[in-house]
Amino acid sequence: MSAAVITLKTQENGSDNLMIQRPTAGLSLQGRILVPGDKSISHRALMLGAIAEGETEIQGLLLGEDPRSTAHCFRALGAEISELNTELVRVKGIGLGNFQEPLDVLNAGNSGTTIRLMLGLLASHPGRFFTVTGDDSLRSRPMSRVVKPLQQMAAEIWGRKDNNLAPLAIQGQALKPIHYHSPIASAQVKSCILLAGLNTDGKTTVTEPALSRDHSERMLRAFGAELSIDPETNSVTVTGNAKLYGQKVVVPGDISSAAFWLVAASIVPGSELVVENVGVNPTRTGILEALSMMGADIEMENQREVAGEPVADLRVRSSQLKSCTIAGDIIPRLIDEIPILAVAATFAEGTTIIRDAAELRVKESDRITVMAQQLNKMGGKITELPDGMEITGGTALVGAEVDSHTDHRIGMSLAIAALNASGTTTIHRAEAAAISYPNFTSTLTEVCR
Ligand code: SPQ
Repeated sequence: MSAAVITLKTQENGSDNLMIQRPTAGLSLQGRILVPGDKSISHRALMLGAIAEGETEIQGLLLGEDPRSTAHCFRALGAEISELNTELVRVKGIGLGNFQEPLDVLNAGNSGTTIRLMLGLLASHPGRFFTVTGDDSLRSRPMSRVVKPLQQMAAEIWGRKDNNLAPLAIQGQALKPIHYHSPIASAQVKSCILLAGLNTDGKTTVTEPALSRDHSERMLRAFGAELSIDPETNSVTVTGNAKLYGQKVVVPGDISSAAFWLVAASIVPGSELVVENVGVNPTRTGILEALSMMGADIEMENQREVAGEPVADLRVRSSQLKSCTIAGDIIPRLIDEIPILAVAATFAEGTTIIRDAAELRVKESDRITVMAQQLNKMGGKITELPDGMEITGGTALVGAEVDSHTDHRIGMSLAIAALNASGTTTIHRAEAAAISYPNFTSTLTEVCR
């Protein structure tokens, strides 16, 4: 057996090139690994801890750049948050409605979750003024999806392009409750409105066209908010003037990070990996269903519930994948895994179709265009569709110079594709992985045997 040669080189401009050279024969992926804490749950634990009364203890927090942005913003709003580490993070909450007015702009970095969820909280703080911004990517992502419903609640928010783009300025107001019918299945939209409803008189309801991840609902309940859920209509109602109390939160491993290994071990012959302690909340397990449709060999072991979230160990063995169609209500349940699913489809027999995923165009990059362009540079056969991709599988990939476009999920997906490409692949701007998976390269090196 021989391992791939994996080298990370920092360039003069500070960005990283990740070089992956596959051996001509004998590479396989083996071992038992842990993935970092769930990003969505990490953000919510920090935010709810900050607006609760008393102390919140968080175990297993993701130490990625995105939760760091959340911690930075909520410290500026008055919460005391200890130094971030995976063992234990303590958040001393300030109680709902008690944000201090920050002296500077709140910077959400690269994180859509930070800016959109925080907007709901800021808009519902009467008498205080806030400004929020982010990096180049975040400043080009649409904010009207949360600004418009917040304005229906009487929020005052201003920004470029008809209040759609950050930087945004927010004059906090006493809001009024609404029933919002969201045109998109988005946990960020749903969570923003629910968080705004917490500090608003009356009941605020969000109905979405398909169920998006429900971590906010689970955690709001655990912190003491009054919530009613109608699964028939995908509606959630929060009762205003809530009181939240600090809790102990245990963050499971992120299934979106586990997805890289599930695909890697599936496509590299002779591989067997166990990814331990992965969150398997049903609103996130679309990736397991899609890979199972493609014939992947994945077993869920040791299923259990930890602090209100289902958790399991995932054992994956290599197998010949086949094509499938991924569309409809499953899309919000695997939206962040579509870049790595495109890699899986490249090595599957037949043509895979992904539809109803136009949301991918407004993520950290346009994930449809970027994924098609970069995988096609390696010899992939991906055709863009307005709302997805058509991927012709069974093509042999060849190492090439590719670029993450500063999108963490694109960079890591290309690294997994490189494991099955002949020769050497160089991934430019590979440091983007630190947004959600700071030790991605070391785990990659560890599992390649
Ligand atoms: O936070 P951000 O930058 O939007 O991160 C992404 C990601 O790939 O990590 C999306 F680009 O995840 C979103 C996800 O796509 C995280 C999220 C959440 O925690 O609520 C919800 C999803 O977004 P949306 O727009 O569908 O609500």
